[in-house]
Amino acid sequence: MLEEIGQLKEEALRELSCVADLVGLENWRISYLGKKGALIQLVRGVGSLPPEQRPLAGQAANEAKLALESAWGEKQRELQEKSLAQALQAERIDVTLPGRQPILGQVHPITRVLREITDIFVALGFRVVEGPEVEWDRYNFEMLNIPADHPARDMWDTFYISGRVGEMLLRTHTSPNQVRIMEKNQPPIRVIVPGKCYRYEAVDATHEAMFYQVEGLAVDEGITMGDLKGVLTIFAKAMYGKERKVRFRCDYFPFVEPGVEMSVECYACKGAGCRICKNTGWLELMGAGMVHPRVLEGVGYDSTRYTGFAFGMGPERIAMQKYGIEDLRYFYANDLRFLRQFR
Ligand code: FA5
Repeated sequence: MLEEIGQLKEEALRELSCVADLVGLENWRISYLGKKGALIQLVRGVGSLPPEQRPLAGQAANEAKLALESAWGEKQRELQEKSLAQALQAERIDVTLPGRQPILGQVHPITRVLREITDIFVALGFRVVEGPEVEWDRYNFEMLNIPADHPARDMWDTFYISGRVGEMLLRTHTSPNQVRIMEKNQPPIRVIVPGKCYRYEAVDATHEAMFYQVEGLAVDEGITMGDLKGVLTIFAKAMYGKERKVRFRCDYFPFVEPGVEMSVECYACKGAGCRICKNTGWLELMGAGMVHPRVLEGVGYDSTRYTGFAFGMGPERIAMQKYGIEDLRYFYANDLRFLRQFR
């Protein structure tokens, strides 16, 4: 028995010295020190020896078990250290390598122009509000003095949601918010409404099917055309520089009377006339006018007491003029080579 124990111990230690990883070590433990392991089987056999041999054999078996356990513990520590060292080596970071350039996002040029426009009007005391892009015919047309049979409907090629006039549509301009705001508020009113608009357009260098507008509305007692001209001139000079000239000319929109279009001196030729301004020296900025008494009456305002002005501008066209972009479609083509120029 003593010999058997000695042999087993030797064999176990020999095998242990060849174990190279933690999985192998666990297998070794199970086969020698586990419940059904070889050494435990030998220890159990001690009970069947003659009584006088038992103490010696028991002591030898115990010593062998302690020796194997201690060798196992030692090996476990050694292998754990080895595997940690290997992991550290594999995950080592070379801090001397040059860093990778992070790709930074940037504000889209149209967002930037929208922010510039709102900042200018907020400084003049206007509040910024928003309205729905899917709109009722009533707000987009009817309440703006454009009934179903009005020829001016041709000015706005419309995407109808239900396919039938008189129901829902994608707003063709931000002007429906004039009505929405006046319905809910009493004068004095000074708001701007930035947002997306949609038109069933033949897309070209100055027309997209989806584009932005910024609507403006001011209503109070005693507001005149002089206020309209003053506010919009301050805006144009803040946007393009003090030296740039502006002009107002008559225009027609059913919801204003009188109606105007406002233009700014061409950025490219400074008014001399060039290809960009089609030799006129001027670039159209927006439509505007004094709110039509019928629109005021429609929301329950007394048009003999209150007057107001409204305007609607296209930030894409403003961005084109500001940055000298010849085709509006670039803004929404998602070509990073184009967009990165606005960093
Ligand atoms: C209007 O939409 C009126 N609601 C503006 C208005 C408001 C007049 C308040 C009076 C009082 P118009 O269709 O001209 O008007 O559009 C206004 C601006 O939106 C244009 O000057 C242009 O800058 C921009 N715009 C119009 N259609 C497009 C389009 N398809 N793509 C890009 N920009 C457009």
